Amino acid sequence: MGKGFYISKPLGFVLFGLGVGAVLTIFALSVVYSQEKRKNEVNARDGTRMVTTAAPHSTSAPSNEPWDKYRLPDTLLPAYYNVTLWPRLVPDEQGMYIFTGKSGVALTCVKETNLIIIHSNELNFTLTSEMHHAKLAGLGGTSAPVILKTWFQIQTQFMVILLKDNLQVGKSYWLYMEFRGELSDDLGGFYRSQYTENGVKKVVATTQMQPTAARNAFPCFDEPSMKAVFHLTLLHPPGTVALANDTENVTIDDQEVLQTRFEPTEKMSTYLLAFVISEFTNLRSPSEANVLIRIWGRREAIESGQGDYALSVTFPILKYLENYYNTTYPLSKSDQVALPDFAAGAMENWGLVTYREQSLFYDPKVSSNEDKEWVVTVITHELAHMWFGNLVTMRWWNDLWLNEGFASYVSYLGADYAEPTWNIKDLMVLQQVQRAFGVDALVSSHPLSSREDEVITPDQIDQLFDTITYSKGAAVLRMLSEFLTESAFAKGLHNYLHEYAYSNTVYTDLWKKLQEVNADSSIQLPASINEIMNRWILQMGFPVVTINTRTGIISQQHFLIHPDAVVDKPSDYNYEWFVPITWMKSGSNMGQHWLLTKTASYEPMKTDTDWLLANLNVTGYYRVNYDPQNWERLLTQLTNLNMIIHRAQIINITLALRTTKYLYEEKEYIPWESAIRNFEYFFLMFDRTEVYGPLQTYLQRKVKPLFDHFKVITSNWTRKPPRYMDQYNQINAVSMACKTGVKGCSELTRMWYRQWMKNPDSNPIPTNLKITVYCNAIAAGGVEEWDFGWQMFKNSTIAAEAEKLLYGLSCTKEPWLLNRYLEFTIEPNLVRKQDVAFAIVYISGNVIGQPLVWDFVRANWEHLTKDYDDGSFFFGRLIRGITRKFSTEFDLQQLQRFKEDIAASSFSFGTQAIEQAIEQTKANIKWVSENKVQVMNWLIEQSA
Ligand SMILES: *[C@@H]1O[C@H](CO)[C@@H](O)[C@H](O)[C@H]1NC(C)=O
Ligand SMILES: *[C@@H]1O[C@H](CO)[C@@H](O)[C@H](O)[C@H]1NC(C)=O
Ligand SMILES: *[C@@H]1O[C@H](CO)[C@@H](O)[C@H](O)[C@H]1NC(C)=O
Ligand SMILES: CC(=O)N[C@H]1CO[C@H](CO)[C@@H](O)[C@@H]1O
Ligand SMILES: CC(=O)N[C@H]1CO[C@H](CO)[C@@H](O)[C@@H]1O
Ligand SMILES: [Zn+2]
Repeated sequence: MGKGFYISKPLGFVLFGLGVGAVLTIFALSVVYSQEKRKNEVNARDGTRMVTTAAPHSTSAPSNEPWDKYRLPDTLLPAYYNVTLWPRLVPDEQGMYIFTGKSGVALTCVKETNLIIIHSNELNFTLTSEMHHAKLAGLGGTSAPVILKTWFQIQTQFMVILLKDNLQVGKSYWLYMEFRGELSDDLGGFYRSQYTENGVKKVVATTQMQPTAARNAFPCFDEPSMKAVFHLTLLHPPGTVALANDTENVTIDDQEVLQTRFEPTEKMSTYLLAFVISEFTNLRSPSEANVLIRIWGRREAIESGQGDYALSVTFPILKYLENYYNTTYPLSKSDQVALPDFAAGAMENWGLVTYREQSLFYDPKVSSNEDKEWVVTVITHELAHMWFGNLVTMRWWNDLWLNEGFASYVSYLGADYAEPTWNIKDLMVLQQVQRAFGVDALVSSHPLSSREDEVITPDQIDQLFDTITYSKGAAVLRMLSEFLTESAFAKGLHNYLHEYAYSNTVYTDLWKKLQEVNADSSIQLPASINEIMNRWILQMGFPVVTINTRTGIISQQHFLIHPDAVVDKPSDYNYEWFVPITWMKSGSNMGQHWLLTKTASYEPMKTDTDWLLANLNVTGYYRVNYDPQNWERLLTQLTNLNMIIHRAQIINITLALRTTKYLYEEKEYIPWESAIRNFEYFFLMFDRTEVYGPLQTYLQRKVKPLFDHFKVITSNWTRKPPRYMDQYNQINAVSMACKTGVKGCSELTRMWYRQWMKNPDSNPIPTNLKITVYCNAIAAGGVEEWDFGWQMFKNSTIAAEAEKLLYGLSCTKEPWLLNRYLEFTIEPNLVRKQDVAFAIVYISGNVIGQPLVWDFVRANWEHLTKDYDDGSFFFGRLIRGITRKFSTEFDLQQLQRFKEDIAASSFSFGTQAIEQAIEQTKANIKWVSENKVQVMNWLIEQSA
């Protein structure tokens, strides 16, 4: 899924400085996911709502029947499907939005069997002329066996067809079904999205198949390796356009419906299918481009130019990627569509990429740099999948990390090509590597790669879309590309894409291709790529490499945030890694050295006078520690080292607070951002304790010079800073200054906001500073400011703007406003479902909002579970978000009570996330008890 799970990057990015609702930190600081494969893992969402036939075999007792296993048997292979779907864009008499469909699949028998097992979920079968909801015919003159009976396995989401006789190996058959399903607003499968244009409600029918929802649209063999060709026909009302993987359509006017028939697709996986029926309009690329590029969306948004930026970067990015992969774009067109309701950030459907509006639309007058950066990186991420993921696809979901890690890595390269002045590649360390460190330093992390049989149920698959998969995946591939050299890496990719086009792979297939390329290059590796990489992907965590410059001894150790935590997962590699160590000594000397054992002696790193820095640009996925003398030498160099990323590397929680003392003279973005991210955890833990005051005082002193600096370089806040990274850092300067009470900051933000209130049609607030200004002005104001913000939120036709207001509104200090806001969030006509979890999490980031949210969520749990059941996604996000500040025994007791209450009720959704929140809370309690006094004393000393 396209950056599926960290949707709100631009926002999250900025929020660090505010110590509240930052989406990034939710993931970075939470104990994420996969606390081992649970015993009670069979927790699949069952589709009890919509099944017509009672399932004779659906008892939950484990059995060995093929239909009780979640994986398809290896007896049949699909060749092609003919699917016709007809979504109704108005509700029926019962008020339900539905779609009807007819679908046939040509399947080839590869092992004798008298069973056809095909995925189908929440569909009602309507074929009654023939027995049992399905017809079977032989193809190519074969005769088909008679159907004995047909039933549904709700838990495993199968339709099962029992035949009187066996299907014959090598023969092909045609299985035909008719069905109806609900076009619900649950953001998955074939679903509907809504918006209003000129006062008229418009309904869009769209899809989100990944990972396991194609089966909710039509019966299919819904596994990534079951590639097939799809012949799709859509019926839709006049005035709407049907988009799928088409180039041209044949439109037949069948009384009141249009019929759009698409050309057959390439051979592809079910999860990459998409179709959209809407009244959207589009922008298209100039005719000289050899690929037709179109950007689709709401008429109003397209006509006001919000798609222009996406259109202007798509072609360069496609060219970049074609060149990078040395492989032409596999399709003849590229449609990208922005949807008003979309659960993830974007989805890489082949030829028809779907986006959240703020991932595709950009309005220079309204949106910020982050919004723009987000758009260009998401587009690159999705387009990178067109080859890596779509043309060549993982055999099974356990290799999702390769797919997503790769697209996340390459997104920086393509975005850098499209926007060369931004130095966007530098951000990878903050946005991917450090984020991965945050999660991977916990004992409840997990290895990148799972065994195929460990990821079976739809829930287990959903849970793979996490920080480890995306960010650690990206970090580890970046390290690999660095030590192989980028050109060798790209050449290996090219060979891989060519050998496996239109088929499926496991990760070792990529290693094999890279190994071949390496053999022809001058880079000498200490072991095979397989041996090196297995240590990084088959064991969780990462090492801290300790370099003792006095003795020249280097050693490695599994890095854990809680060093005495018990690692109960054995590793074949004993938590040791093959570590590529790049290093530099007092500026001039540089080198690379492989650490292959726990401890080794390496003479060139020995020195009494030089400073030594290792892991240059943090290209290696590990941390570095030094002897105290070298730390001292480095600390004195902090402001001089000219590679700013190094400063970011040094500033982290392990060396704790001392390394932040110099910040009063730091002006660069990356070190500041890195420091602020680490302080974020301090704020979460301490904002209701006596540490808060000294922490504020300390940071106020550090940030004041930065605030003043920006005041000067922006001519008293009237201009944008000229350097791109400074435009980012200005946000840190203002948000930290306001947060810590630097004089002039609050006044500045209130002044801007008041000007805007006076003249709502002309917003004077610099686009990059909007989030900060909205938040601070609403916090400092009362109901008037809040109501104005709410009005602007409701009127906004620009998703990026709405998101900023959604956040700003959570900053008020008035409990009654916060409570009212909470009530608003669960009114579907006020806040979109896609945004609800964010809004609630934002409010809980507010010190005053936190207890209100906690009460609210508990009181409304039943309602939330009924209305927002898009699986672990929503509840995971919600629970992790609202419990981030939990750090006392009392918090823990409440959580445990909540868990019991839920278990006792019939709404047992989200129990796994609660489990994880409990673990994180325990870790927080421990961290606070170990560090609070020390931190407090240290901060007080600084102001003495
Ligand atoms: C499926 O659709 C294709 C294209 O419309 C058609 O040529 C083919 O005959 C259909 N197959 C079956 C079995 O109906
Ligand atoms: C499917 O059947 C169930 C049970 O009769 C019914 O409640 C549901 O509304 C039906 N769904 C559709 C889309 O017709
Ligand atoms: C690109 O691919 C072609 C054909 O596969 C090959 O001959 C050529 O050397 C490749 N170019 C580069 C730069 O790798
Ligand atoms: C791409 C394409 O040819 N689209 C056509 C589909 O049919 C409608 C209705 O006739 C035309 O307006 C589109 O141009
Ligand atoms: C992914 C895919 O199936 N693409 C197809 C979409 O339609 C064009 C036009 O016929 C085909 O060439 C592509 O193969
Ligand atoms: Zn992706």
